[in-house]
Amino acid sequence: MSTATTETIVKQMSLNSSDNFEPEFKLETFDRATVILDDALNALKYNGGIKIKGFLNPDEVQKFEAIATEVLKTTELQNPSDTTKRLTRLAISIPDLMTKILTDELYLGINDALLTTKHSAWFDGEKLDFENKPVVSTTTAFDVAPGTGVQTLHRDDILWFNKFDKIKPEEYQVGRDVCISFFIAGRDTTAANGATRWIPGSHLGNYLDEADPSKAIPAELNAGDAFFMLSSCYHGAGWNQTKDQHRLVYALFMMQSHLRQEENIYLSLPLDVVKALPVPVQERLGYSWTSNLGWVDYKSPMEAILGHEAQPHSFNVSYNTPADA
Ligand SMILES: O=C(O)CCC(=O)C(=O)O
Ligand SMILES: [Fe+2]
Repeated sequence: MSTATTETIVKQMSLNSSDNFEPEFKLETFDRATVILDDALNALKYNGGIKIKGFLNPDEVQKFEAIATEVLKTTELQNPSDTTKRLTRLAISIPDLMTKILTDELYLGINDALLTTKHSAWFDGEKLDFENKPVVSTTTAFDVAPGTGVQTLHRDDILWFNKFDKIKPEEYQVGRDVCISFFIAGRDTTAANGATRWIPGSHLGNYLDEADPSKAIPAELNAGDAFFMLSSCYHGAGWNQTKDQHRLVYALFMMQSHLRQEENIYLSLPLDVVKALPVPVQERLGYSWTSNLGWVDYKSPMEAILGHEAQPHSFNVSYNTPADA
């Protein structure tokens, strides 16, 4: 066989293998006690999500469930027609849970590896390197009542107008994702009680690709297990078809931290000063929400803090009937 022919065959083989290769995606599971950070990161970058068994130990599961159940008793629904109760401000309601997550080596390792932003610049004759670690985007617990329908499949990172092209798994680069969604099951979550429906591999599509619900799988978790998901993945709550199971989930998301207001206006300005300002000025200072960013208890601060009329959501990831899935 001549060299030229051999080269041609090799080229054809590599063309065939890369062009016809249809990657298969799945929910890979790791154990919190034995997981190796790099293995978890590789699986997360490839599939868009991973399950961590035993993120909380049984004592923690019991303790946090008791606290959440108690607080949820007096938590109001956002709308009277809602069947999901959302508990914001975990730092107040379940502080030990928040601290547990935010000091967990695996949690921080994954978020730091994928969401740290870096920059270099010349300053006074010297090249400086900057590195910003991610910060918390939101902390919530939610309780989804029996009978609640499916939630529209959505990408959490639409909040930041994240735009990305279709790529192959091996082309994934840090910086593509601006946020990581993270859920812990407070009680067992099953397909029957509405476990999050998730499309593995959907983080690799173009941001304008529509979700294909037939590709969604339930991210089933036992109480205490966790689910990390790149926020560019399509997902949404499943249908709680049970008669008596309230699905309890804790969520703590982290995001890139470099695009924030330079001055911390919300801490530096007393509320009476802000209240005395004209509405357009309050809005420009950041007291209105933009594409649902900046909420207080899922409302615009203009409404929740400054007492103005309700402002509509940019989009409402509402719970639909199962037929709408
Ligand atoms: O309920 C769930 O499992 C997912 C909730 C969710 O994706 C959301 O509210 O953005
Ligand atoms: Fe979501």
